[in-house]
Amino acid sequence: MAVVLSPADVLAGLPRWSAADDSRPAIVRELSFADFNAAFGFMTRVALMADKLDHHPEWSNVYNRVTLLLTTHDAGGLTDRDLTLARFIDAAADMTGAT
Ligand code: H2B
Repeated sequence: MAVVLSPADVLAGLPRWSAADDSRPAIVRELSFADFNAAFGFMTRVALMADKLDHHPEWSNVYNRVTLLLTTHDAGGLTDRDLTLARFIDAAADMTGAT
């Protein structure tokens, strides 16, 4: 079972994420890429990892921008699974030249 973490503890380890404006404990990150191709390449990498981890983001894409929200539905809050996926997202974003 996933370990439930406080939003403060999760955010302390993720300087590029912030608390979501949401009824659930959740974190968000907004990213911009050079163009749609770069944004969708990033989303493809994240999608493959999310399925491997069986942990999926709530996200949206508008041309070169991607917004991601992470929370653990099963636990009703944030867990170590969100931390793991957020770290992968940060690395994939860096690799794809996101700002
Ligand atoms: N993703 C997220 N973000 N939270 C979950 O609780 C979750 C998930 N649960 N992906 C998984 C899938 C679950 O619904 C399946 C049945 O394993």
